[in-house]
Amino acid sequence: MTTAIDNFLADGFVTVRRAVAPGVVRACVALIEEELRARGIDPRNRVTWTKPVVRFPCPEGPTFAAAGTSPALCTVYDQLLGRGRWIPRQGVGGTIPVRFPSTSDPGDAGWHIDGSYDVGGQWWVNVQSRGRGLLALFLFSDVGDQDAPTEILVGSHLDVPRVLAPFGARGVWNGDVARELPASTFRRVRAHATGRAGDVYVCHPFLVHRATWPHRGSGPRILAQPAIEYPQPFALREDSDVCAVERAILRGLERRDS
Ligand SMILES: O=C(O)CCC(=O)C(=O)O
Repeated sequence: MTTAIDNFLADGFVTVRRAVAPGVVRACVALIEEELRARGIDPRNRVTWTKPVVRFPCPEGPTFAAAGTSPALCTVYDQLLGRGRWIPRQGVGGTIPVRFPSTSDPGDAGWHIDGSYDVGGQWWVNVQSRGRGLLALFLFSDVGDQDAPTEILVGSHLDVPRVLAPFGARGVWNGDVARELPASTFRRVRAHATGRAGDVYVCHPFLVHRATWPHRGSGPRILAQPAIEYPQPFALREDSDVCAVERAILRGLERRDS
C-alpha cells in the first residue's frame, strides 16, 4: 500500500485538507484584511485592487499561532522530519502574497525554490537544506484553477540536489537554482495548489514552484508560505537515521534508492 510518505518522496508534497479549523481561518483572514486596509486596499471593493499582488509578512500573534500549530500539521511535520526534530513556531511565518484578479504580469512569477538563509541580504540554499525542513503553502482563501494558484513541478525536488551539491555547504542564491536545472525538470507533470481555505500543501524544501497569472477569479487569493525550520543542516549520511525529507535529498543525489 502506498503511504503518505511514499507520495511525499515521489511527488515532493502532501496535501493536508482542513489542516486549519474554519474558525481559525476566519480569524486569520480578518487580521490579513486589516493589513490590506492599512495599505489602502478594501478586500470587498475591487476599485481598490490596483496591483496584481500585494505582499507582506504574515502577522504574528495567538490567532496565527493556532493556525501554525494545528495538530494535523504537527503530525505531518513529525512524520516527514521526525518527532520533536523540527522547530515549532508560535505563528505561521513567511510572507503572504495576496493576488488580485488581474491580467497583468505580477513580476514575481518565475520558477524557483524558496531560499532558506540570509547571505548579505539574499536568500540562499544549500544541498543540506540549512535552516529549512519544509515549505508549507497555507491557503487562507478558497483557491480554484482561475484564482492564480501556485503551480508545482511534481517530483522536481529530486532534480534539485544534484544542482546544489557542487556548491557545497556555502550554497547558492536561490535565484540561481532554476536556471541550472535540466530541461526535463520543466517537462514534469504540473499540479496546482488549489483547495479550500484551511488546506495546507506541505512541500519538500526543494520543490520547484511558481506563482501564476492571470488571476481570472473574482476575489483576492490569500496564501502564506512559511518555512518549517529544522535546527541543523541534514547530514546526508547513509547510515544516519534519515527522515523523509533527507531521504528524498539522498534519492536525488542517487545515493539511496529507497
Ligand atoms: O503566490 C504564489 O502562488 C507563490 C509565491 C511564491 O512562490 C513565492 O513568493 O515564493
